[in-house]
Amino acid sequence: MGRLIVVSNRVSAPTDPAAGSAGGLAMALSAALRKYDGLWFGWSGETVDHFTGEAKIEDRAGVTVALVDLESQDVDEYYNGYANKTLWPLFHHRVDLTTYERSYGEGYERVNRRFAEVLAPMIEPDDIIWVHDYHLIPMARDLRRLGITNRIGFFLHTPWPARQLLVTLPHHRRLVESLFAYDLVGFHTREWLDLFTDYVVTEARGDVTGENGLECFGRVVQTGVYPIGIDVEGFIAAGDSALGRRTYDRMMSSTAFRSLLVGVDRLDYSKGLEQRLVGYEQFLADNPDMRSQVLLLQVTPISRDEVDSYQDIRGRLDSLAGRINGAYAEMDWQPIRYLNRTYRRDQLAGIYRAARVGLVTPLRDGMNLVAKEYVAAQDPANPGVLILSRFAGAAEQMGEALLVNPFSREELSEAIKQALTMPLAERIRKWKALMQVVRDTDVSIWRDDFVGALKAVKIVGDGGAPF
Ligand code: GDG
Repeated sequence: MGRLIVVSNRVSAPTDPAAGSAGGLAMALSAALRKYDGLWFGWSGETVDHFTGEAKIEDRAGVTVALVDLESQDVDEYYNGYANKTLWPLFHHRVDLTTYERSYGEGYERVNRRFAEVLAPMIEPDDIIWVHDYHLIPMARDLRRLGITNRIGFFLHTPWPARQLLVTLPHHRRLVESLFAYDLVGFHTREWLDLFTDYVVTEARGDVTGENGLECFGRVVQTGVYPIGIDVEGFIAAGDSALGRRTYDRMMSSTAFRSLLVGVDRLDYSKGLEQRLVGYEQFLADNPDMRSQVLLLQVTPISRDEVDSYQDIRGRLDSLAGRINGAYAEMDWQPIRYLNRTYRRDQLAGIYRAARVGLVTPLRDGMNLVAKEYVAAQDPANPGVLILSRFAGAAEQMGEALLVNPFSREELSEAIKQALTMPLAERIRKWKALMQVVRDTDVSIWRDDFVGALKAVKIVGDGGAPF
């Protein structure tokens, strides 16, 4: 039985799992690999003057990691460039923020090739390889060119974009073709898979084959829907820890009987933060009698700060939060606590539990783990209400949340009021249904389903034409 080799852009296994880190992929993968005989391969986060072509092996809280250093030109073109200025905005339907720069595409290809060249000699015959996310779409093609015939799977953590937008990307066909070097390609939701299929069938003139297959570019790839989740027991334990409980008590006493609304998001334009604040402002305007009974805690760690569009939204959020507080605060109350910092995972669990309402309102999101964490942290006897964007992948499963259109401030305002006035019996009924979904999509199930399907893929012939 070979190893599971996980590959992602950054290897961000936290040295202390209870502390966690701000990023869905990092949390999911470290939870998925713990207690698994595996290897996690990717960028160390460090830069060097000259690429060494070697990986450093380390142990991080029981997970073996292989770390590659990149040159600063790689980081500019591949990571800050093609990944974060081209694919991320495009995949989140922000063509207005997408940069189409040839050098970025070249850097992207180069780093994928470099990753493949360093990893290939480390692969043993029975290993299976699981590549993650939009940074590394071409990597299997490069591994195949180096003669690797092992099973290789790919999972996309973001949405797949609509065909009409994807075709704005120069070389979009080449990018999609490289996905056909995998044996299995997985998405969070049926909707993202359907959009991928639509591109393959309509734009690339491919065919649907068998139950879950697509045939195109002279190859066949299996596809599937694998909704990611959280480490449910681990998260519940974090909330029950001494620090989790202390944080809960601290939040309860600092809110002084007001109802707490909570948002926890990386500072990213996909998360709908401006629209959320405007919706909350609308709620304050619509409900003067409820004003001083509520409080919004928005935890927003800075993210990708080297990218202009992230600096822009940061500035806009600072001024929006300041404006709303300036307009509505009173001497002993202010409507928003806006924090650009991270908390430990156990503290987050305590914060969620103290919140009567969880606000998860991205404009577009692959899944969204905060929605699941919020539910898992609730007190079963007195649970809070989840307000969830219909454009988060999580909405495909979590239909018992209050689903909203995050672009509409009126809808947000109404949903906040509905959540705050929801009777206990209804809150309990909804929470039970949502908690069942959270349990049914535990991160270990996601991992086992994907890895099981990858092992089960029937390899037809010699895998088709060489790349
Ligand atoms: C990508 C996709 C998909 C946030 N602030 C703090 C903190 N966090 C943690 C949260 C959560 C994670 O970061 C964020 O995960 P999300 O899923 O909400 O979002 P992305 O980072 O955009 O993740 C997303 C995910 O990948 C997995 O596939 O769901 O759609 O975009 O775990 O709790 N953690 C700590 N302190 C913070 O201040 N410790």
